Amino acid sequence: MGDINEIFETSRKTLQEIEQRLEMPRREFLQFCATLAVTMGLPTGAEAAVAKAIESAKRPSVIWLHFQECTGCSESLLRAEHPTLEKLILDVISLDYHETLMAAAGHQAEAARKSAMQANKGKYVLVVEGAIPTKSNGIYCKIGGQTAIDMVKEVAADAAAVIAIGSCASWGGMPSTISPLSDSSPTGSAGVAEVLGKPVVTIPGCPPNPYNFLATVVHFLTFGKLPEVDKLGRPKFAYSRLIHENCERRAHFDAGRFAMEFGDAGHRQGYCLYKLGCKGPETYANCSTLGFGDAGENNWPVGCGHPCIGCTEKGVGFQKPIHQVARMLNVTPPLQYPRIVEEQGKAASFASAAAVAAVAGAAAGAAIMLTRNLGLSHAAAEAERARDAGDAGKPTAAEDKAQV
Ligand code: FSX
Ligand code: SF4
Ligand code: F3S
Repeated sequence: MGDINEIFETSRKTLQEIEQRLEMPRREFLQFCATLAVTMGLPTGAEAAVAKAIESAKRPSVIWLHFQECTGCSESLLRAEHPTLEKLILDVISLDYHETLMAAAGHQAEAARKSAMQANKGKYVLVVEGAIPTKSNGIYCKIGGQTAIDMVKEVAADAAAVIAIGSCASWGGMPSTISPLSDSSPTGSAGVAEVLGKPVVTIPGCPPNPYNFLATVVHFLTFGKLPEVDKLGRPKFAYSRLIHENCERRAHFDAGRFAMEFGDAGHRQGYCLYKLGCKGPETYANCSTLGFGDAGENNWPVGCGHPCIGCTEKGVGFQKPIHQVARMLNVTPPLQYPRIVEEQGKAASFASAAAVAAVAGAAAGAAIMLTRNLGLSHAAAEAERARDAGDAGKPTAAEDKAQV
């Protein structure tokens, strides 16, 4: 990996140097640090500590292994549009082995890995991208004659920290998909923690949001430890809220306005995608608040009009049918409801029902609301179809039914 480091390696003692090398104005760099601090859920003012860590901390050596995957994790990290994120990541870590990026090949590449492991014994960070096939003693993925199982165990043995990037490395992801005719995936794909038999930090997503990875590494630099994680190893700063809680379409969900099929009037108007199989209600991640690719607002699956498939959630993404409706993990209603079936102009009874649920504060009340919302949308959809087909001014039988 010497070549990559030669390209990006310079002294980076001061902000001016960072400014010059990243071609990023100082103000922008500090704004970027503030974004990372916010991503990590740190209080106001923490951006200074983050900037200091990036500016002055010794770059940890990173050994990045690739197994069963599409390389989307690396691509999303390196192709991000935000000012030189790829340069920044290479400024924050010393990427000593990465099969996709390194110029070396064959024996040279293996030698680079061994020497990085030796030189930074006990101090390097191991990042794993891709699942690990476990069937038939792991013969379905070999690098330099070594199975993925043996390699990950060898490199993890002297690592200071292990990070599984992407859903494949976290728990098998796409390669672990099970066909209805079988009880396991073709190659027995598993995540890193399962193969190592110990917990690791996971940054799931297919691909994961690069900021969640970068923020995890910067947390390590700033505080000298990895961030607090949930039971699946996911940093809590990024994966502690359901997507559904902060979704821009949530008001439509609460109001019972659902897209019923792709391209229908509801879909075109940005209604909730729950009935098309959106897994936001059972998926923990910050996609709805962070977005992807720095390409402006709404740049995330639901924002683009596709239901979330739950790629950050073990047992959901790549395991549940894409259009199967989600399990509701949290049915607590928000404090306020938008008007229901707005175009029909009758919201009073629903608002009073919401008030009852709020006073009761009980899941039972919320569940009633949920059921009513879902039932209502069918009636509303029927009304919409009837209206589209016929007399726009006259309330239809379906509309009457929709007035709860
Ligand atoms: Fe691909 Fe990564 Fe998906 Fe997997 O991301 S984007 S298949 S999570 O390991 O390269
Ligand atoms: Fe958003 Fe999906 Fe929840 Fe609807 S179901 S509000 S589209 S996360
Ligand atoms: Fe994945 Fe759903 Fe986010 S599909 S990228 S968890 S919106």
